[in-house]
Order: sequence, then C-alpha cells, then structure tokens
Amino acid sequence: MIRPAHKSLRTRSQIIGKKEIRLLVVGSSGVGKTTLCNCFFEDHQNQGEETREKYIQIDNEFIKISISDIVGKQSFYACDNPYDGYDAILVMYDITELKSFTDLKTMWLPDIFLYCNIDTQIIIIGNKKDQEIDRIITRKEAEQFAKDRLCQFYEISTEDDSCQLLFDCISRDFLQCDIKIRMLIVGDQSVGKTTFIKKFTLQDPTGHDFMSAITTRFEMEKIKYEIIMIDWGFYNKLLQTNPAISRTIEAILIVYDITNEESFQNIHRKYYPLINNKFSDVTGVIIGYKTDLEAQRKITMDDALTLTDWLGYKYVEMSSKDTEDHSSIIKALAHSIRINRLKIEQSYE
Ligand SMILES: Nc1nc2c(ncn2[C@@H]2O[C@H](COP(=O)(O)OP(=O)(O)OP(=O)(O)O)[C@@H](O)[C@H]2O)c(=O)[nH]1
Ligand SMILES: [Mg+2]
Repeated sequence: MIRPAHKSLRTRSQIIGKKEIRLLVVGSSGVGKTTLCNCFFEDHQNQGEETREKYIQIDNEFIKISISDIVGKQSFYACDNPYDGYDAILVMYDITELKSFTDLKTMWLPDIFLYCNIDTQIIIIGNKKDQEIDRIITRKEAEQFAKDRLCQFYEISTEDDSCQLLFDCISRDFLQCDIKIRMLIVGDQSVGKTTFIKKFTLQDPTGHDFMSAITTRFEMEKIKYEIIMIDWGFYNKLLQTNPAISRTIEAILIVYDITNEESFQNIHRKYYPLINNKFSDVTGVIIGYKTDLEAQRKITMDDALTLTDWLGYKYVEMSSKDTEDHSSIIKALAHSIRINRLKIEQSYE
C-alpha cells in the first residue's frame, strides 16, 4: 500500500543550487530499464542494482547523477512511497510492444501522478527505436500523449549514443532551473488573461490555441525559477488525463476586468467555489485588469479589496498599457512560494 503523497512532499534537491540529480527508472518488464542504466554507467554486466551514482561534467560543472532501477517489484513497493524524492521519473516503454505502452498509460503514470513530489519532472521514454521494422507505437502518438500530460518525451535506443544524449539533455535541463512552479490563470472571457500572459512571458500565447501551458524562466537572487502558467481551458483538458493535476498547482491568478461587473461577480460566484473545492493551500492573487479604462470603471478599489480580504487573497490592479512588464507580481508570488517550500522542508528535518 503506497502512502498517499502529501502536497508538501517535495524533492529536496529541487530546493536550491542542487548539484545532484536523482532519477528513477520505471516501466514494465523487458522495456530496457537495466540496459539503459548499464549504458549510462558503462557497465554492461550489471543485472540490476537498486541505486548507482556517477559524476558527469556539464560545461564547467560537475554534477552527481544517481539512478534507481527497479529490481524486483517487492522491494520497490515495500517502501512507503517508492516515487518520493526524485527530480525526475523516467517512465519507459518499448516502441515494439503495445502492452508496455498500455501499462504505462494505465498503471505507471496514474500512480506516479498521484504519488510523486509535485515538482518531479516526468519523462516518457520510448526505447528500442533501432527496431523500427517492428514498431507499433508511433512517435507522433506518444509525443502527443506526453504533451497532453505536461510530460517530457524522448525516443531512444540503448544500442546507440541516444541514451548518453538523453542524460545530457536531462542534466542540462536541470541546471537551467532550481525551482519549478505551476500556476493557474482563470477568469471570464476577454478580461485580459492572454494579454497578461503575453506581457509577462514576452511570448505570444495566441499561437498556442489558448489551450496551453506556457513556460517562462527568470533568475532572482541567484535562484533560477521556471514558471509554468496553465490556462483554465488547458487545465480542464489536463484534468481528464491526470485527475491529480490540482495538487501540483501552487498559485492561482484570477483576472477580472474593472469595467466589467460580471467578471468581478464571477470571482466569488464561479471561480472561488471551484478553487476552494479542488485546491488546498494555494496562494491566490486577484488581478483587476484594464486600469487604463479608469473612466469606465465599475468596480471600485474598495469593493475589490473587501472581496479579496474576505477570500484571503492578494490584490493588484494593472493594465496592459503599463510600461513595465507584468513580472513583478509573478516574481513576488514565486518568492513567497519558495519561502513556503523552505519552511515545509525545515519542518521535515
Ligand atoms: N533492440 C534493442 N534491444 C534492447 C534495447 N534496450 C534493451 N534491449 C533488450 O531488451 C531486453 C530487456 O532489457 P532489460 O534492460 O533487462 O529490461 P528491464 O526493463 O530492466 O526489465 P526488468 O528488469 O525485467 O523489469 C534485453 O534483452 C536487452 O538487451 C534497445 O534499445 N534495442
Ligand atoms: Mg531490469
């Protein structure tokens, strides 16, 4: 019986300036887990050992990579939560074996979504791409499958150098960020959510069909942050493929238009009940948008503050016409989430 993951269980090495990456490789029998580990450790005799470590050099930095292979299901499930404490979980299937992909969909991923730490990167890996002739799972299908679940995706073969490349990509990715935070943005149509994301990320989300998660990175006090901003429409889509998605969201931004009364009423009529039911201890921020249209303002600052105080959320007002970008609010949020994580970590020590 796996111990249910508490939201506060997080990967320790994700906290700050890590020099160690902890990986777990899972997947059905015969997909190539042990071969992949042996390939990385350049030890082709090993029949499987729980955890092995190796230092690799990326640019001028040495980082320790530790990889845990599942050796026997009994010992794997004997611990409280076998998915706890990893920076990334590599979920493997064999591109020539349908059952290994079905197992990944129905067995491995649902468990991982439910029990892994909230900032663990889940990486789907299709192995044995050298056996193209026997391929059953197309690259396109698996790639889309991973994308719809916010997972990374690689196809490899342990017979060529693609597995070394895989570890190189994973390491570089981790060196680029110390902390990953998922935020959800909600609000009525046309209140300015897309514009807000655009101003903040300096990217154009319209190209993403508005059903998207947009990733942006910044550095603050020498800490590298990665923010994954998820739109409400995409969140509902994610919910179908990963019912445990809500536990990975640490902040919610509710946007309304100060000239549109209904968009304000919907905060407590529509969005607050949804959030209150589905998310626990998220940081909430309400954003009064379009302040450049002061003459048409319907919601006074006092009305907004009364509501936000009552809900226990922070309140800010802004406009897309503001000269600075919108990063200050996101940076303040990210900072308070990091402090909160540190407090939780300390309480575990
Ligand atoms: N053609 C090909 N064969 C591979 C590849 N990777 C692994 N294999 C073979 O697949 C078989 C199973 O590999 P293992 O690494 O033992 O699989 P595993 O996932 O560790 O399996 P269990 O430990 O039983 O769960 C072995 O015969 C490997 O040689 C690959 O990329 N291409
Ligand atoms: Mg094995």
